[in-house]
Amino acid sequence: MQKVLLVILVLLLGGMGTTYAQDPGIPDTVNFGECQSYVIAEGDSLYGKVKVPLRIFNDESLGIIGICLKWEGPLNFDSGFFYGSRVDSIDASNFPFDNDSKTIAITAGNFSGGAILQDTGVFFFMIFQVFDTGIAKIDTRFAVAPECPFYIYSSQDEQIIPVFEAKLFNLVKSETIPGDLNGNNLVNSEDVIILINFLFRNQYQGFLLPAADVNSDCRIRLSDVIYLINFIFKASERPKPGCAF
Ligand SMILES: [Ca+2]
Ligand SMILES: [Ca+2]
Ligand SMILES: [Ca+2]
Repeated sequence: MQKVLLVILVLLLGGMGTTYAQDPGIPDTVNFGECQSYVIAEGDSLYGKVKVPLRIFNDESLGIIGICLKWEGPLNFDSGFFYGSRVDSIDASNFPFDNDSKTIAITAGNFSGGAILQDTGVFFFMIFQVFDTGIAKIDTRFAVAPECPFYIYSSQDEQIIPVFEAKLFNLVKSETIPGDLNGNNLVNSEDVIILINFLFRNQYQGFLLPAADVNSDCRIRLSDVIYLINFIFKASERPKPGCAF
């Protein structure tokens, strides 16, 4: 926990009145991959989840990454996880968020004498709860809150502002109800068999993947089979819109 606090402190101090270094080599870049969503209607309300991949390109090794983001649209941050080969070279990380101001600060660093290795691709996955359809946007928070970091440190402790590309994406209602894997608008034992075949017999019958993540933990596992069986035969909690895209 102390290390995490240190990361934030270093980032906040670093953000005040510092001049930025020239980015060596190719410009380092922060942008987003395809945002996949699953939104369903229930009565008058809409709800679901969207998975937003944050991508980073860095052609030199880094000491610290600090990325403050702000989003617009019908989203509440739900959960997040660091991803990819750079994770192994991080020894302190955190992602405090605030759903009132719609902001998140993703911070990661190496403080043990090593560095975050050069790489490209997804660095962090954000999962948001969706409560309506329409347009959503993720942008840097830098312009509205200068104290919030948006920069990286090279492993020589030089502060660099990466190139940033904001992301607009569309949240569309799905007609597939959670747990209905054969698309007949019913959730019953036929769907359980399709899920078992997928998990244990390597047979994928083309269903919408997040519809099979009925407990909405972003993975399709035995716990989803159990959840589905309990719903069908014991009338327990109904399937939720999942996030296993
Ligand atoms: Ca560079
Ligand atoms: Ca069905
Ligand atoms: Ca699941």
